[in-house]
Amino acid sequence: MKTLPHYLLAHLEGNERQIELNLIIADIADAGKKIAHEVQRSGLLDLHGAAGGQNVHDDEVQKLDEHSNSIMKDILSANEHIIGLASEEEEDVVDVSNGKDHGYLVAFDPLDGSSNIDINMPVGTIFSVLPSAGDIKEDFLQPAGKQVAAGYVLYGSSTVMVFSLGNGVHEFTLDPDNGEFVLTTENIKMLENTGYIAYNPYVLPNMDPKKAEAYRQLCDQTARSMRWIGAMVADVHRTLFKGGFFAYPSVGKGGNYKGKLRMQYEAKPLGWLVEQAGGKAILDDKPINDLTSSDLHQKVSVELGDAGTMRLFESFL
Ligand code: AHM
Ligand code: MG
Repeated sequence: MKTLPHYLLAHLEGNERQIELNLIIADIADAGKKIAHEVQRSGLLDLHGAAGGQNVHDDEVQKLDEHSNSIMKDILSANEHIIGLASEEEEDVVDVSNGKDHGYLVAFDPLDGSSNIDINMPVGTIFSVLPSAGDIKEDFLQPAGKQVAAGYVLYGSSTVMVFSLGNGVHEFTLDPDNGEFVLTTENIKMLENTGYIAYNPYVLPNMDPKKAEAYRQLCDQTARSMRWIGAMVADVHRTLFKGGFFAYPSVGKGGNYKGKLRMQYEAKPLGWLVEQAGGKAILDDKPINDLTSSDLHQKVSVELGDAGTMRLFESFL
């Protein structure tokens, strides 16, 4: 049995960022444990329901979104290697540099899948870690390939932390008996041409017709089952372990199609993880590493999956 601290020590040996990444991942794991505790008790602690307000994306903020955001901010802002934070729930970057001119940035969605909170369904915390030479706002916009770590903590039937430090994707499961994350899957490799198809078919009439047709063909030709949890973090977790296809396309009316998922907090970290596990991610119709970010709260379309299923999907475009 390997616990997270022991695994990190060995896994990061010789890595030039060993100390920093160790401490950042340890802090995110700690925040994940605290959020897991709150999620499990949310019905008892009156943490269900809306907080009464909207975030910068015009989403209705839930009490547990706010709570999770505070936990992430409190823990990460005390880490001396982190100089900037960006959250789906914050309008602007949070400068925690205390005068330091370089260090690390962490972008996060504190609780993805808000609509699942009140119904005891999976939700998760997504994170992306980038190096920064001091221009905090600009450095958050670096391409996906510049991430030095990314992953998520998923609060499902058990709490798992899945991440990559650029060298394989690994899963740790929280042991409720001793509060330790324990290595449960090392080097996740996505299965090919299997698994589920995941998108919301009700958006097909409001998509670019050619793209919608590719979605339909993928269903027809693979004849696989569909699954849709409604929290990207949970849908991507299933896709990592079972293979398949997950998409949230650009939708709209009259040719004005727009993505919904957030580049910095959802698409960039989760797309990168999928590619690290041998899959493929397309954001706004471009391979993930070809897309540059325009702003902190940019929204993009997402199509990702195992390499075989993605090849088939792209052959229909
Ligand atoms: P959130 O970050 O506010 O929870 O919203 C993002 C979520 C994704 O996780 C999920 O894939 C999508 O919204 C589902 O959206 P919809 O409910 O519109 O189908
Ligand atoms: Mg989200």
